[in-house]
Parts: sequence; C-alpha cells; structure tokens
Amino acid sequence: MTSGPNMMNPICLVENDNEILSVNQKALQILEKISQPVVVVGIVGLYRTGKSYLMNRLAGQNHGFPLGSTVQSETKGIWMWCVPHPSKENHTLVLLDTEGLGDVEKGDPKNDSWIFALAVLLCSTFVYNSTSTINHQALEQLYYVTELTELIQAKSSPRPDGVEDSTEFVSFFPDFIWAVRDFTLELKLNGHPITEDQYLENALKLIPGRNPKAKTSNLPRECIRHFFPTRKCFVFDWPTNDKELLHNIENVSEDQLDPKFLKQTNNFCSYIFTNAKIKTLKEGIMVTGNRLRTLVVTYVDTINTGAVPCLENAVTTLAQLENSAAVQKAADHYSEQMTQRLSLPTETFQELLEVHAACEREAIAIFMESSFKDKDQEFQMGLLEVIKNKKEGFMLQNEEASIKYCQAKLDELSKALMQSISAGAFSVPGGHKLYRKAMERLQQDYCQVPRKGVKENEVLQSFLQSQVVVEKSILQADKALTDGEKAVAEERARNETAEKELELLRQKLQEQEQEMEAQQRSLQENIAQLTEKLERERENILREQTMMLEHKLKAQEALLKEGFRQKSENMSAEINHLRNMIDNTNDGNASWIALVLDRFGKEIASVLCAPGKLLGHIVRGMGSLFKK
Ligand SMILES: *[C@@H]1O[C@H](CO)[C@@H](O)[C@H](O)[C@H]1NC(C)=O
Ligand SMILES: *[C@@H]1O[C@H](CO)[C@@H](O)[C@H](O)[C@H]1NC(C)=O
Ligand SMILES: *[C@@H]1O[C@H](CO)[C@@H](O)[C@H](O)[C@H]1NC(C)=O
Ligand SMILES: *[C@@H]1O[C@H](CO)[C@@H](O)[C@H](O)[C@H]1NC(C)=O
Ligand SMILES: *[C@@H]1O[C@H](CO)[C@@H](O)[C@H](O)[C@H]1NC(C)=O
Ligand SMILES: CC(=O)N[C@H]1CO[C@H](CO)[C@@H](O)[C@@H]1O
Repeated sequence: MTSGPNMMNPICLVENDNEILSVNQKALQILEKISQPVVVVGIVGLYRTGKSYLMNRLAGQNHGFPLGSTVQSETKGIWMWCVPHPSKENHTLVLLDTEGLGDVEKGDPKNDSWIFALAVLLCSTFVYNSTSTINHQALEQLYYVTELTELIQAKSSPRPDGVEDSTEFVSFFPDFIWAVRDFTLELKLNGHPITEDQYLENALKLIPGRNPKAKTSNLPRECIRHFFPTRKCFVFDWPTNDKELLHNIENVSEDQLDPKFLKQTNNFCSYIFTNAKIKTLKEGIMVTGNRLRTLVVTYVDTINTGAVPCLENAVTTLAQLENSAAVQKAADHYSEQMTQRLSLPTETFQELLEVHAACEREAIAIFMESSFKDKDQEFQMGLLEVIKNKKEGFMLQNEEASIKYCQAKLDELSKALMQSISAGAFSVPGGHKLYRKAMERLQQDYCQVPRKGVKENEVLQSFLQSQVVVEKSILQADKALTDGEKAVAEERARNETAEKELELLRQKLQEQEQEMEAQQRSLQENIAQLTEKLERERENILREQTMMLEHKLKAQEALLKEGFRQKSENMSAEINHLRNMIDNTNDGNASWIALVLDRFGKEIASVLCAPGKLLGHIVRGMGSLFKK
C-alpha cells in the first residue's frame, strides 16, 4: 500500500527571506506522508506574474484557481503542489514553482542562485519559462546555469580518477524544457519551417568569435548543452488578444482562449504527463515523497551552513534513514510471518527451522528492495542479528509450549497411577512387576499423544527421574523377589535410565546439527541475495557511466560540427578519463564484488556461529552423564 497526496492548494516549501532559506514544516509533513514515487516538475521563470496558467493545468485545474494569490506573491522561494499523477497510477506529481526569482528589488541575487540550484536538484523535469523569443537577452537571463558548478557538487571529495565533478551532473540532473510564452515569431529557419526543438537547438548553437561578448553569451549555451542532455522546447502563443481577459486569465473559460494556445497547452501537458520521469538519484535510486522531504531538508541545511549541497552526501543521509527503516520493515515482516505460520509447539525442531528459513528469505528480500548504499553491509548485518535474536525467541517459546503441553498430558495420563501408588496398590508381593507394567502402559499412552513437540522426551525423562525413588522402594518392599532378582531389576532400571539419557543426548546433537545446517542456509541466502544486489548495482553504475560517456562524445561531435575544433579537442582528456572509469567498473568489479562477499561472509559467520547455547548445554549434559 502506498499513500498519495491530498492537497487543495499549493503551499510554500522553501522560503527565501533574503537572509536564510527555511523549509516550511507543513510542506514537509505533506511530503512525509507520500510513500509513492514522485515525478517532480519544476517551473522556473523570472519576474513571474504570480499567475501560472500552465501550473494550474498541470495540477488538473483548468481555470478558476488563482495559484498566485496575494499571499504567495509576497513569499519568495519555492512553492509546492502535490497531486495524484493523472496518468501513472500510484505515482504523485509534485509541482514546484519558483517565486520572485530575478527580482532585483526583492533581494540579493545570490539567494536567487540558491533557489535556482535547489530547483535543479529537486526536480526530474525542469521547465524554464520565458517570454517572446529565445534570444541573446533570454540566454543572458539564464546566467544561473553558469553558476551550477559552484553551487552543486556530485561527489563529496575530489575524485582520484580525474573525471570532473560536473561530468556527473548528467546522471542526476532533470530533463530540460524551455517554455517560450507569448511567442510571436514564426518557427522558421532560413525560410524553412522548423520544429520547436530545432528552434531551441539552433538558439543554443555557439556563436563564433573570441571576443568577450561571444564568450559571455556562449557560456549559458554551453552549460545547458553540457548539463542537460535531454532538451525539449514548447512555444505558446498569446492566450488571447483581449487585454481584459488576459488580465484575468485564471478566471477565463477555455472557449474564450485562443484555440492555438489551448492546443499548445494541451500538447505541453500531455508531454509532461507521458514523459516526465520519476525523480531518481544516482544509480537509479527512486525518490518517494518521503525521500524528497529528506532531500529538501538536507540541501537547505547544507546551504544555510554556507556549504555547497552535495548529491553524494545527500544520498548517504538518505541511505542511513531508509536503511534503518528497511531493517525495521524486514524484521517486522519476519515476526509477523513466523507468528502466523507457526503453530506452537511444532512437531519437530526441523519444522520450526523450515518456517524460519522461508520467513527469513522473505525478510531479506524486503530489506534488499528498500535499502541502498548499505556501506559495508552494516544494515544487512543488523538485520541478520535482529532475526537471529527473534528466532531464538521463537525457539524458546516453542520449547515452553512443548513443555507445558507435555506436562499437562503426562499429568493427565499418570493421574490413576499416582493414585494407585498413594493407595499402596503396589506395596504387595509381586507389586514391582505390576508397577512396571503400569509404567510401560503409561509410556505407550504418552507416545500416542500427537504433536508433543521438541520437549517430548525431556519431559518424560524428568518424570521418570522423579519416579526412580518410588520404584526403588516398591522393589525393596516386594516380598516376591529374591535379593538377587532385586539387584538385577535395579541394574536394569539404571540401564534404562542411562539409555534414555543417551537418546536425549542424541536428539540434542541432531538438533544442533539441524541448527548448524539452518545457519549455513541463512548464510547462503544472505550472500545469494547480496550478490544479486551487487550485480544489479554494478549494472546501474555501468549504465550511468556509459550514458555520461555517450553524452560527452555527442557534445564533442556537435562542437566539431559547429566548427569549434579546439573546444572539441579539449574534451578528449575528459573522455579518456571516462573510458578508464568504465574499464575499471568492467574488470575491476568482479574482484571487487568477490572482496565484499568474502568480508561479509566472514562477518556473518562470526555472528551466526557464535559459540551456541545449544553446544554448551550438550557439553554440560555429557559431563553429568559420565560422572555416574
Ligand atoms: C496501486 O495501488 C493499489 C493499492 O495499493 C493496488 O491495488 C494497485 O494494484 C496498484 N496499481 C498499480 C498499477 O501498481
Ligand atoms: C511564465 O510566463 C508567463 C508569461 O509571462 C507568466 O504569466 C507566468 O507567471 C510565468 N510562470 C512562471 C512559473 O514563471
Ligand atoms: C474570478 O471569478 C470569481 C467569481 O467567479 C471572482 O470572485 C474573482 O474575483 C475573480 N478573480 C479575478 C482575479 O477577477
Ligand atoms: C546393563 O548394562 C550393562 C552394560 O551395558 C550390561 O552388561 C548388563 O547386562 C545390563 N544389565 C541388565 C540387567 O540389562
Ligand atoms: C582548452 O583547455 C585549456 C585548459 O583546460 C584552457 O585553458 C583553454 O582555454 C581551452 N580552450 C578552449 C578553446 O576551450
Ligand atoms: C542562503 C543565502 O545565500 N543567503 C544570503 C541571502 O542574501 C543575504 C544578503 O546578502 C545574505 O546575508 C544571505 O547569506
């Protein structure tokens, strides 16, 4: 069961009061409750009017909803609106909207840069909203992208492999959409019709020349091309020619809007609904509403301490939280299933072990599914120990249930016998023989009782022990027997007792063997599931690295085509670093996985096979047996 959103209005998520950034606890509470994966669409634009028609449409509100209420336009920062995803079941669409960006009257542009960087970090589709055309001025206004290398860090420490930190941006940056509003031109290039995407790509072509002006205006172009491999453009006509209606756009019914604008809006929305991806962090870590909450808090805290938000650190923070929750979830499942599937006492010890193995396998699978970046398998080891303790608890309960049941049955079956003894029924000549017959019948009857469980023999044994003195006195008092016969009978009784104790010991040894086998199975299960997970992680890493390389190669080729030979050649070193990195992942990794498994195997064995209580029991049992 996953939980989705239930929000009627957008609310502020991150407030920028020109001093510090602060997160709104109410918004965090909303995110916390969303366990569904999130598709996060951010709309970022300068000098917005406070009325976002597109935002309303994405939120499923055709008209009548004033997103830009007066309250909102006074609060700078990032606003959030979570709605059920209109086409992906069990997904939440999170709409983020920046307010007050680029408004020089409203504060320090440094604060705006952080808001811009935060929007990039938080969303999976980034919509840049501007008006009229993508020209030189529009690109200059987007200078925020040129600051991203200083405002976002992928890795927490400098890389040993020479790969630039920003090279990794493409592995966690959102898809980029340029929405050109109030577009008045025709989509034509040199007289030929072009698509919106071609229009954008053409605008992003570098302008030749070495003068500083060319350099400044090329920088945002290069950054967009380098950091955002997936780009898309939508142009929108004026919604209407009627100035009056334009002023009231959120109150205007659809039939009053320009059909062309409506069609463009529909295209845009259906593109977002179909193509906007689930927010993921590196290596395919999927973001849910609750995880998004952690990301927001982590990033904003980092920015407020004066540091640069770092993806790797955020993932580590997230992993700590998520992995301990994963241990809890897995352990709960184990307890629940054990309780449900076991009927105590179990007939045999093996029966309990088999149910345990099945429940443990499921618990490990649950852990594997909801955990990630479990460094040194710290949390998996934790789960192992929790399950081990829980299992011991079930074993104890099982023994107690068996003892209780056996004791009750034995009391019931021996009631008549006990009464006969008290009444002196065996204090007659030949009484010992009668007594032995009665005892045999009692044991046979006890044997017939089903599902007595693991303590069947032990309970009987201690009953027999308690009868030794009784038998002795009956034997001694029996006048029908000679002294010699009494001696033999006594010896036989002793022999029987010894034999029964041996049998008990054998049972314990067998149980110990079964327990060891079960531990072996548990170890193998843990290793098998870990191996599978490590292999999957390796594939993800490789896929990501290959994507980075492909993107670089494409970028290099494009530069060459546009005639920027030197810039293109300049990328070769970086490309070689990437190739080395991929080679390392490819061959280095088999041995890396083996190393992890080896270390894990040793640690897990030391936890599982810690000198068992059972063994101690048995050694003590032996001692008492041979003392006699
Ligand atoms: C969505 O969630 C509901 C309830 O948890 C579930 O019954 C349904 O199968 C899910 N749908 C999909 C497509 O996963
Ligand atoms: C996008 O641009 C339109 C047209 O200028 C404007 O009305 C709207 O407020 C902007 N939206 C955002 C989120 O910037
Ligand atoms: C939109 O219409 C409602 C009633 O239909 C009205 O109360 C509200 O003032 C209108 N909003 C604007 C901005 O005109
Ligand atoms: C008791 O056990 C010993 C040793 O196993 C054996 O020699 C002896 O015959 C047994 N005595 C009786 C009465 O069964
Ligand atoms: C190539 O890289 C060097 C050093 O990284 C730099 O100084 C130079 O400006 C770059 N050339 C071009 C054309 O980008
Ligand atoms: C988070 C951040 O950078 N806040 C800054 C916003 O601008 C004010 C005024 O310059 C600074 O004091 C804050 O540090």
